[in-house]
Amino acid sequence: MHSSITTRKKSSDHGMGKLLNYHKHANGIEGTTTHASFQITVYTNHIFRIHISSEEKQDTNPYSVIAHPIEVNFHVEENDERVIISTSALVLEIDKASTRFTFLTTDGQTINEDDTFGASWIGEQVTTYKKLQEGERFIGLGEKTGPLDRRGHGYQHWNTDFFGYPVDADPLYCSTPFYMGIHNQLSYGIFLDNSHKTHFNFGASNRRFSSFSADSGDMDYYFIHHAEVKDIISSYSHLTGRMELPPLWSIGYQQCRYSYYPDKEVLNVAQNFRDREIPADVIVLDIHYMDNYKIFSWDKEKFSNPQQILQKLRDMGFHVVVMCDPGIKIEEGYPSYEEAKDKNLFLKYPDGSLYEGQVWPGWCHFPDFTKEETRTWWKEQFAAYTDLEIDGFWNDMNEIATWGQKLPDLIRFHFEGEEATARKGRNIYGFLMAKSTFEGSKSLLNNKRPFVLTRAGFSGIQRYAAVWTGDNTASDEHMLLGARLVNSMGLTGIPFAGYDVGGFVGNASEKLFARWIQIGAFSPFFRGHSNINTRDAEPWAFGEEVEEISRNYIQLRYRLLPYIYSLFYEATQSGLPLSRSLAIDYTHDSKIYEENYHNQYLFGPAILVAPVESTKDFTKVYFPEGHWYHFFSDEQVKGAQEKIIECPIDILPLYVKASSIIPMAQSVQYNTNTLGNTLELHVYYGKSFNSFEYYEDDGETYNYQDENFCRRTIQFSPENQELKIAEQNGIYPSQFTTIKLFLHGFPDQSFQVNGNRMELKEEQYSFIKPVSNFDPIYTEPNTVPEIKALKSIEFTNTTEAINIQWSK
Ligand code: NBV
Repeated sequence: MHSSITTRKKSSDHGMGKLLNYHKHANGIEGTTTHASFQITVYTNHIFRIHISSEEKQDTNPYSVIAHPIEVNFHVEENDERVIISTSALVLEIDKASTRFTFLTTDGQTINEDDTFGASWIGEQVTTYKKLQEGERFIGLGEKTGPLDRRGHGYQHWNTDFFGYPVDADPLYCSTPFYMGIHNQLSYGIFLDNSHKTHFNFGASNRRFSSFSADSGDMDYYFIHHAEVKDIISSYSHLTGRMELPPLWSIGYQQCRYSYYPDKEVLNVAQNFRDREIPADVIVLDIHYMDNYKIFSWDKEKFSNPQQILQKLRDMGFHVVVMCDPGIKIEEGYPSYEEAKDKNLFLKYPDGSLYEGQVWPGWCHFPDFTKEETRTWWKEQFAAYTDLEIDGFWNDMNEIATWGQKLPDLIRFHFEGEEATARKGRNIYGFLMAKSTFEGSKSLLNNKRPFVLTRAGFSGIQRYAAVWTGDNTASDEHMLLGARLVNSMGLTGIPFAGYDVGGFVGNASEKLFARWIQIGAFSPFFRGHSNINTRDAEPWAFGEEVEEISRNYIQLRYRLLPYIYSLFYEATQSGLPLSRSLAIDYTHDSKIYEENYHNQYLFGPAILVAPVESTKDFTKVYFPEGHWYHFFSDEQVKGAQEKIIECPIDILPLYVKASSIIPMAQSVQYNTNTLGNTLELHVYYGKSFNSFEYYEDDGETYNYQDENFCRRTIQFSPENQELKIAEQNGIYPSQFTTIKLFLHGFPDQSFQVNGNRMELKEEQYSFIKPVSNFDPIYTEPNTVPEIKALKSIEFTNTTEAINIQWSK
């Protein structure tokens, strides 16, 4: 059988040509030019979709964008030279002679304009060229190495398995063709919605244009404009969707290794966490739990009684995440293979025979996730795990990775009946595997939230999975790169991201592990992992001092969970990431783009993290405008300056922005279920008003969809000398029955809660414990910074509004 795929016939190189005609419709305009047809759709006042095709049949990506145009009042005008489309926020001018596009603000400033090459084709490849604006910077593009400001660099999107990738490697595993441009106090976003291999040039090897290209398919992009970067991210995630609330346990510490086995060893690792009082929620089972790497099976020798060991782990308060690779072993009698083959669910060659690629199980077929039936089948298979109460799933090797790493281009994907080759299917494969895994396990888990982690993905992946940065290396450069990759994914709509703490390839030194776990504690996804045949890499495997450092920071992570979980809630509402590149809040401050500082980020709105190498005891930190408190000592630092900071191996440079509100648990014992019943509310005195949205629910079910949550706005208002904890929204009873308010840097003396004068307590306060001082890694006397005489007041938590006022 020969499939009837239509190859795009473009033979000549051409641009758009003249605008020949157009007409207005409910959501925009569409028209034709000498060489193409186009549609401009107004999605919101801030988002225009530009869809250009040089073929009769349009070629689109059906999976990433889930938003529909909303009804917007837009105007279309025409004069001799141009057609002009405008909303209350954005103006698009189309030059009639060349069909070039210029985007302007409503007061006439140019945000972005086509170069004279406009949109044009070289054979099948279609590119849009944009004039480089003066001082223009480029940020985003997801899991991409390189600097925060991508000006002068070029990138490709082509999901690639890259073991031990160098720090400047491109492309990597996950493709999200969305970036933002910044110049002259303006900012915009462009999302190229095409799953073929795409190319981005931000003034690399030229000083004339930035450009974005797809190897085939249509020029289909969304142009977004807002005054602020955070709103651009929000609009992008309005288009491609937002994450659901993760289960609380998945944002605790996860311990992984390639691979823990047999079952006894898994229990041993789990027990160590409990004995050593290092909080952890997850043990991950990598590929060795399977029988010959066959998905949905268990190795009978290594795990003779999965049910029993899973129960034991549950009794100890652990969740288990299992590895799920897409390759299905070709083996007579293996039910998954037989079934999927009978149902015709695998990827094929053009002659109808099944594609075979070699991976862990040997020769394999691969489910074609672009087919509805395959997704349904895959979903059903997960009963094999959910029947065992497993609720965490790890999708690896889904680029698709195979031995040889050359997935043939001619492989056929079903594409919902529109059939396409691997040229279009490859980048979307991991996304669809994660979608099927998430939706499947969710439907089987009886109202419990699943956790899915994926390596490969495409724009919109945040709806289904967390993403981690694959096979990094145990080095300082990789540790810093990891922070940057996670920040960049955050700019690109993926709030739940992380890296292998300690480094996957190679052996971390004691100091490297110590530093990495500190930084990892301030990453949305927090998991230690390492390759087969590397040294042991659990928090206790590097000696006592590193163990103490690890305990300090993992405990700190857990204490911060009320803050972190609230930030995840925010991500579900606005798409804003947890790890916030400084480009989000300090977009036009050129300092933050300097190489010395471009790894710094805000973890949520309050905490400035300055990742620093394990080899350094001192580092330079840039403090953006405002006022900052040292997290551990409360020492105050003025903003808009660079400063040399001491950072011995047990102290990560962390600062809190003045006026911040940080809810924390008071103590933690083992895991996310043991956060106690006192909520510490740390408020950092500052001159400006601030507000924080506190969010809590049961952390594991979907009951929050029926009002079963506790949400309240906390407002700090120095002008009125008051802190207001608004009345609770939702009916979930908070686990915190007491609130202890910590007053950092408050100048005033007398406090009232709901009109009642409160007794102030004063104490020596420390977020971390001193680390025993022994060689070889730290020889200086160990002094843990403490906050001297920190004042607090304690009161009962109620669902009613709580008003705290102060005066001299
Ligand atoms: O499943 C084994 C590994 C896994 O541990 C790692 O995290 C993935 O990125 N997997 C890749 C397969 C190949 C590793 C060499």
